[in-house]
Amino acid sequence: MTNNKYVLSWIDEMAAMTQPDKIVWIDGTEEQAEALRAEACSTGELIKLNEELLPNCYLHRTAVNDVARVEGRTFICTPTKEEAGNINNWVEPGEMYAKLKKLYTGAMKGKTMYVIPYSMGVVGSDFAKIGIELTDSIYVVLNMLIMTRVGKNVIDALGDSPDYIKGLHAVADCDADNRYITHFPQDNTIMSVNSGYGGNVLLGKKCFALRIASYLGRKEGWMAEHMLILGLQYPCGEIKYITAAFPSACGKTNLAMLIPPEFFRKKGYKVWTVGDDIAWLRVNKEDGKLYAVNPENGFFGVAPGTNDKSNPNALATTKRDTIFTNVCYNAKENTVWWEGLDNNPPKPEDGAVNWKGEPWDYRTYNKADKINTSGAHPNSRFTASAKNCPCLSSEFNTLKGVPVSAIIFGGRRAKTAPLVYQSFGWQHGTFVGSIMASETTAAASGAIGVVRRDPMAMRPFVGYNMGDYWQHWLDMGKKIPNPPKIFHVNWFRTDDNGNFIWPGFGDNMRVLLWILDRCEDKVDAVETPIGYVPKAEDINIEGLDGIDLETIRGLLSIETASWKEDILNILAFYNQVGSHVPQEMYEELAALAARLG
Ligand code: OXD
Ligand code: MN
Repeated sequence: MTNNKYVLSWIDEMAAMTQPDKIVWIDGTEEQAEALRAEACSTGELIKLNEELLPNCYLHRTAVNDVARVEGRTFICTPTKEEAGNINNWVEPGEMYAKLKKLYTGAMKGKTMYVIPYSMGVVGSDFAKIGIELTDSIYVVLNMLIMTRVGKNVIDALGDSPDYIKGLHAVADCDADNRYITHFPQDNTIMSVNSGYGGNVLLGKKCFALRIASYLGRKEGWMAEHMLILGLQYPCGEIKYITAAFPSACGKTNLAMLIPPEFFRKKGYKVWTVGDDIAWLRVNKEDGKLYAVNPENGFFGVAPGTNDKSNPNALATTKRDTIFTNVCYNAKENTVWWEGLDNNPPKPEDGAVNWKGEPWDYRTYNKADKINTSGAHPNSRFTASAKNCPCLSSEFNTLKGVPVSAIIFGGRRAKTAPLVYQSFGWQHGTFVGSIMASETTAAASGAIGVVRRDPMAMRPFVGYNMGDYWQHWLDMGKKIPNPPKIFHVNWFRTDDNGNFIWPGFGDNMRVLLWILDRCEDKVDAVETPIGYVPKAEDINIEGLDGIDLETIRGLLSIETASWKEDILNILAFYNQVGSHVPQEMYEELAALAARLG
């Protein structure tokens, strides 16, 4: 497929170490993909689902000990620990290479090594970056074919250049104690071993498009962020773009695919999805704005909770050409199911099989022990092609990106953060991103749980020192002549009984409209110690049952006492991040404390 000497000698070296029986190049053709699907079905790696109900859809189960990303076993291997920082796990590259060599040696014996040339971003775009993943898993190949752009045109675009990201993946023994997800930013290299779970092995996603790309972005003057991208279309046809970062379990995919409330739909409002997980951002020289692309080509979404109310667009996207992982199986219908899909789980007499591959009785389900009693694993996934998404933006394949009007940070806070507030500017907005957090609630006791700081939702995904990453945000701010405005939202405020006050889902559009009005200077706001907050009457609640102006006032109130408490927690977190935290962040924190009094 190529004469590129850098690529060929690297593949030779990796093959000499892993010792596969044969090497097969993936060319991106449907014929080859179909042959691989058939092979995977013949070995039981995949189950082909009901062709009438779920055309071209498959089920896969990973090992029971291998169902999620493993942050504890994810490493940034920079020459010094200081470059990786205190938030990342670090091992010196020489030591890690030596350790990995032992694990990879002979790991592909009796197997095929697949060579996947892929592009993150549209080939030919200034944003695009090329990777090559070597893997011994057909499941990985088929997922990469959905999640990235794969094919001969990628290798042609690379030509004889050494400028690509090397990725080596071997399932090996799937030994959890020897599982390593490792990144060598200075060597453009990712090595993953002893896992077969998506987030650890689809190397284009978190490993490349966030960890390695964040490192490259700092070096090259752009940004790789854990953000969805959506376009909000007004009745006049104009579309404004927003990117948003949320920690997991905050409804990111739902927001990316939002369906406007009926009141707005009837008027002609629409939301278009550009991306649900990752944004690459660059300054456009012509208009001085920040532009975004989604480097991915599909969605690797959490299945449980996805239904025709929470996210009808995501559900529709999964109806064809989808690989389901660790969901529940209905053998009678040859279909899949997950908790929260509907109230009709497969019954034992339907041949219900849980995510572990065991017969399953839905009556044993216990919310407090989902892992052992649910049909689908709580982190079960669909890998679905973006092209099947009913609300896919016409700009999805844009070469130049979409102009970003607003950046939103969000978290899950019971009390502290109001429904929405706007930062005072880029530097303060960077501070707002740096203090992002979510609370876990101990549901049984109703007690407020621990606050986990998750700056810019990037805590597990920054490929270098978190303090330097914040500095990069500050530096970027100085390079964007017309920067987006930065906001914070919280859909998860609760009342005294622990119930959510804001309805969320499609109604979140009401908040997006205020945000975009602020970007256009169409509405004023109240200046508070934490930022600009809407006047209650500026959040449009027409057609919204059960929410009146008084409720909105409550949602927008600033709880000074909990903010003061938060300041101590932030300070402790900054101290943990360590000596690279920019002085500006401490100044913002001090200024916030002073404004709170
Ligand atoms: C994801 C994640 O899978 O953020 O997108 O964990
Ligand atoms: Mn994510």
